[in-house]
Amino acid sequence: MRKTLWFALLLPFTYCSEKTAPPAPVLPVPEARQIAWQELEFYGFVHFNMNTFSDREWGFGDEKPEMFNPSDLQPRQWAQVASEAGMKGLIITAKHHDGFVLWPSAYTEHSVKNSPWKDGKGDLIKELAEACKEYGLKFGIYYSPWDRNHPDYGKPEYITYMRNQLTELLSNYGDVFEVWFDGANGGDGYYGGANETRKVDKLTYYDWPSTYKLVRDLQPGAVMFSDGGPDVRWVGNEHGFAYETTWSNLMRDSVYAGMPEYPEKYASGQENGTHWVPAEADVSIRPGWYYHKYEDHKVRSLPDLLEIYYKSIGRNSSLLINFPVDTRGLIHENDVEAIMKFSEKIKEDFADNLAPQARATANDERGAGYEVENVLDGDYETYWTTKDGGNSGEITLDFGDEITFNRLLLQEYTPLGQRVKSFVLEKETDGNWEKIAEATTIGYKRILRFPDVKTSSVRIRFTDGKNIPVISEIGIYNAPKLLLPPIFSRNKAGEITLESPEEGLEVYYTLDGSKPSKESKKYTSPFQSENPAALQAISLNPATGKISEAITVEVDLAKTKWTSPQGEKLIDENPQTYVASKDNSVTINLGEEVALRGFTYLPMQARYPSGFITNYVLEVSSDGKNFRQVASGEFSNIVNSPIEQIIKFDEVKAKFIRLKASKTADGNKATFAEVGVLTR
Ligand code: FUL
Ligand code: CA
Repeated sequence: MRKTLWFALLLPFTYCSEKTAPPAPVLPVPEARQIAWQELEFYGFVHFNMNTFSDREWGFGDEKPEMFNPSDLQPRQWAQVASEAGMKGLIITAKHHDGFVLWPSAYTEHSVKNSPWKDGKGDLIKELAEACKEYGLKFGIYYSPWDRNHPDYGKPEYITYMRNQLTELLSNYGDVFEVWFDGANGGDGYYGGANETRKVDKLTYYDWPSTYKLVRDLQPGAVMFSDGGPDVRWVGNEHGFAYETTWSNLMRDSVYAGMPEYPEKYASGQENGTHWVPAEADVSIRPGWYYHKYEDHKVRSLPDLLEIYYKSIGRNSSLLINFPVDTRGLIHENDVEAIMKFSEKIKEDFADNLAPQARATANDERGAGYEVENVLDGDYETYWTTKDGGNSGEITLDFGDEITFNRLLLQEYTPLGQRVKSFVLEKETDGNWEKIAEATTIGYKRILRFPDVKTSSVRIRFTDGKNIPVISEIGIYNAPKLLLPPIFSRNKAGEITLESPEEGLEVYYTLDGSKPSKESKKYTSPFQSENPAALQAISLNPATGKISEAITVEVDLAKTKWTSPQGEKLIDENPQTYVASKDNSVTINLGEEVALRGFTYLPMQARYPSGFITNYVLEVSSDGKNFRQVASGEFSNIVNSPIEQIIKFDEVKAKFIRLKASKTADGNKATFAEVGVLTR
């Protein structure tokens, strides 16, 4: 019985061609929809919904539909920007945690149909689907299972509601390439007026198997995203970084959306994972996912975005960059500028593949159809592989003349499974092979960066794998250098240092909000800024006259005179040190009375932090004894995005401030990496 089956499998190859039989797949392997998805590599997120108008990250669910009132909503602008930036699709927040929906759903009144936008006649999902079509982009849906508006949330009725809405979204707007299920669930909410905390069992409540089936029936080509897939998994952080070792394989049955230990235990995938569930790295182009005017100057810098690219697409992950569309309904000018610079630089880095100029040889070749030249033909479908039996192999690229390069790009042929566990890149110098770089996994795409290498011969040794290596493409590039901006730091005495990123560069800065140039003040040594100011600084290469991007930093009151009974570490201007407070509050003596217009809270920045404040109260005092409250609220999404929190309020005079945590994310004692004030 076994024998006949084996023979039948071989038949097509013996009859049809002289081609050697391909290697047996190493399981798990991707489904067709996942193969189509992985080729997209880069696509965009749009966070635009009620939060845009309530200026929040997480709405409570009690917002009024009237608040949704964009002045110049243009989904075509989003699509145009995305397509010009090289993105292959857009995913829209059809419903976020606050429950407001961007289409005229028949199942809720909490919808654009009751908003002033287009007199309630608008359908943003339809408009965006059409705009995507016009610009050749794929179209995707983000749908939050958590719904802080819906009265039935937590009961079985809500699951029916969710499925009814998914049916609308997946039936009425054409092809959808990805359905994004968010794992977040914070517990409390408006819940139809009950204003209470509702905890659900995230593993069982949503009855995922039935919902997945519904999506499959309505959109067979769509991949579904959540922490644990089923088709695409969360990368486990919101910085946009995959891992040095990133497997597309996942122990899928051990994972469910929103599980607490997911980021540490599962996010990088597992060599022996049972299912093909590749990673998607999601990151916002600003600190927040939603638009906040106060972040207009916090759009990610070019170096930041490049870091993200190399640590996501360069590490076997797709990249989903978010645009927090503004209250007009447009991607903000600053965000457009940033994404275009990024996409130009990536084009520049990969403009010229040097590898095809080389003569390629391999230590082993499987036979006809699997020649080593296949890794240089620019065709993902053709690949080089070896004879069965081993788990290693070597390719040498002989360039004849000396070349200079600083990037290596490798692709495995993933329809036959992810295999390589380690590889080494070497160069030849006087007959000796010298190591340039080494790494672990490859997957769909792996890119290594290293300082300029000069050589005429390069060798890549696939040193270990789950089976024989199967390599589709090799790329060798010489990416032009990037002129980096200076590095800002400040000490407790208020002294500002602007460190040059590389030797030989000069630094210029302004303190009056103007763009710095060669004519601005030249930085020579640490200095004091007497008044709060917006500092901007650039690096200049005197040899070429070229200048870097500018960095912008809000420089507020120096903390020189500040003291705190809880210790120095929360006011030492060092983001790495912190204070854990016994009673969840810290008091700061500012040394003199100042006119305050807000405060900042930087959560603990450690790899495994604890005690993030999610709900705060701020009090002020002039004598250190009698305090009065000036602000209270929620630091939304602080767990996934532990950045400096900025809270503004109407001017008050104070000599003392007290920041209290009324709640921390993990229930542990509140921690404070840094507390600051705003006076501007
Ligand atoms: C998170 C959400 O809580 C954020 O608001 C945002 O939508 C992000 C993409 O996913 O889990
Ligand atoms: Ca190829």
